[in-house]
Amino acid sequence: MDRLQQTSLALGPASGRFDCHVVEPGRAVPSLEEDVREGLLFAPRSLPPKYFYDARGSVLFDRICETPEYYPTRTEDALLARCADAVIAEARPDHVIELGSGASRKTRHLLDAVERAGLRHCRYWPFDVCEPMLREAGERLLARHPWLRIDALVGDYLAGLDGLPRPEGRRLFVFLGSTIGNFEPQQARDFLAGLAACMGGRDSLLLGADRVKDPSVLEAAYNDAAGITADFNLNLLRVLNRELAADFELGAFRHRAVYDPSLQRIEMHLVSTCDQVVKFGHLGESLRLEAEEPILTEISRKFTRGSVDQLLHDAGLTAFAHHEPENGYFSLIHAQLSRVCHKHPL
Ligand code: AVJ
Repeated sequence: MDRLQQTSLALGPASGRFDCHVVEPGRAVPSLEEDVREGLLFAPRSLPPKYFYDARGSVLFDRICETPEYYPTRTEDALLARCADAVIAEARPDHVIELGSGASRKTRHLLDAVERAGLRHCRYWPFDVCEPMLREAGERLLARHPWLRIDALVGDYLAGLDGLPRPEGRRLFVFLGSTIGNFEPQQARDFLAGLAACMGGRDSLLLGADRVKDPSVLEAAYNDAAGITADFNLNLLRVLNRELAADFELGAFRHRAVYDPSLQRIEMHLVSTCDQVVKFGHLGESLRLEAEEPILTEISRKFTRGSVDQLLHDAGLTAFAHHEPENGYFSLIHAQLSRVCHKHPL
């Protein structure tokens, strides 16, 4: 706690039950400018997916989740509603710490289960980059749970977890949405190993992971008929135009999302539809693209029970419960440190 710097107290009706802390980065993360210089100016071109989520991109992502094709969010939500009591019985948490909590929509199932289990001393620690979002989501949860205390954490979990608080008691870490699938294998392993390094013997991790399935189902999920995923992908160019004074013409690119069965991942690209030159006003650089040249904007890895167990294992974690729907579309994996794994009690 001493490494956290307290920013301000909420003044709403929930005053006194909501605190906000800044988590200092453990290491420097590249800026957008650096990512563009490293990833975009030379082929093969790519950008990290985190830049999708400006205000407009976050709204578009919410709308993706409403499309009939994009099953992961609603599948995970329904699964969590079903298994939350089991997870809470397994973890018996004093603290729920969620990385990338966003609007904390799915987490409400866990907090409902905490309430049903009578663990009303349990605190919720949502961790996200966006402070207004944390406050808004916090107010909603506090209204739903009059016993709840929230310690919101503002920061970038990609900058390392060294700055995370280590409150006394059993901690349930939560990383949902299959965001782990957006990392390359090495990055995913390092990230989970970093999380494992924050965990003690009685702590556990609940990880959401999307599963390998019929490629037509996967490709439809990233090519919705209403074109919202395409807008979401193209919005990245708007971010570059705004942040780096670039002059991307959105009409000169098209969205492409294809499943690669050998790598078990969706690859999302922006494809240049013509030979073109794009200028970056703030960088003094230009980007020459040929017709059909792709920019990789996101990978979304899909897992089998075996591959996600292996990933956890490589990070020093062992799955002790694996929750999935009947169709096996999604997994919620409950894991603990391998070196203390006695298949709970934690
Ligand atoms: C929820 C961030 C994991 O990879 O499925 C949705 C993002 N990209 N449609 C995913 C996303 C295109 C998403 N994550």
